[in-house]
Amino acid sequence: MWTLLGAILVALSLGSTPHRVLTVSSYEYGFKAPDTVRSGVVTVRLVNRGKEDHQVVFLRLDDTTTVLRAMRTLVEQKIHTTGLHAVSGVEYARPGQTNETSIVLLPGRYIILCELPGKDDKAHVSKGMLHELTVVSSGAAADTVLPPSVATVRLTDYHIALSAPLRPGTRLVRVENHGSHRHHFMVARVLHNERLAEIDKWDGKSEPAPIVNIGGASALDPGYASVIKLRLTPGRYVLACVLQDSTGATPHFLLGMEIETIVR
Ligand SMILES: [Cu+2]
Repeated sequence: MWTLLGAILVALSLGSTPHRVLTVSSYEYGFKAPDTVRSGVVTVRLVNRGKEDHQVVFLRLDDTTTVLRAMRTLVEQKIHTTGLHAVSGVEYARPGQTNETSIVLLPGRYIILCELPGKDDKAHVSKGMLHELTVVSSGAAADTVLPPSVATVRLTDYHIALSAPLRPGTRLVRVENHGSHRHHFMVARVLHNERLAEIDKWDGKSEPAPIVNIGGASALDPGYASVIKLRLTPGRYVLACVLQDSTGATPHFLLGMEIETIVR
């Protein structure tokens, strides 16, 4: 009996073992990251050593595309890319900041990239901010269970639902895409008393900014999930997806993918 209990306790403690960390450093304009990683759950740690904001999106290539063709499409910033599956990543890190997202990496070829816009409005990927990564199979040892979270964000076309209120502190939040389009999840703190309607009118660059991004999950295709680590202080937050389905299309936050939440 006690042996069985002991075995269960060992199993439980193994289950809570922190996941492998995959450290990615960003700078202008590139990534310092490993070329190879083993499959399973990894916690992607984006360390922003640059002077601008950066992100890291993980895209898995299927058999219909080559690394060269995928890279060419990405550098040209085409929204509709075939053969590439967005599996999330770290949405945002300010200069000097480190942010984390846990994702499941299946074996295969990947490209990691930053799609944030530079001062000239061109995405950083067009300046060379992409890196090829090979995920090799861990075999039966591959862990595919994401770490436990205090709340789940359900993304659909075009809605965001939060399963539980967010409290101050360092919190793990699960993000799931249940829609049929690619979405991401942006978390921004409202700096003053601006209402959502006023924030929606902001062009994203003029000063003073009404919000400050604090993190989130980078793009996920339908069916994917990730767990983000958020450092929350009390206040008002905007949770949104600003992706669009095609060039010139209405961004998702204007279609309903924007909610306000109070952390207290
Ligand atoms: Cu969206």
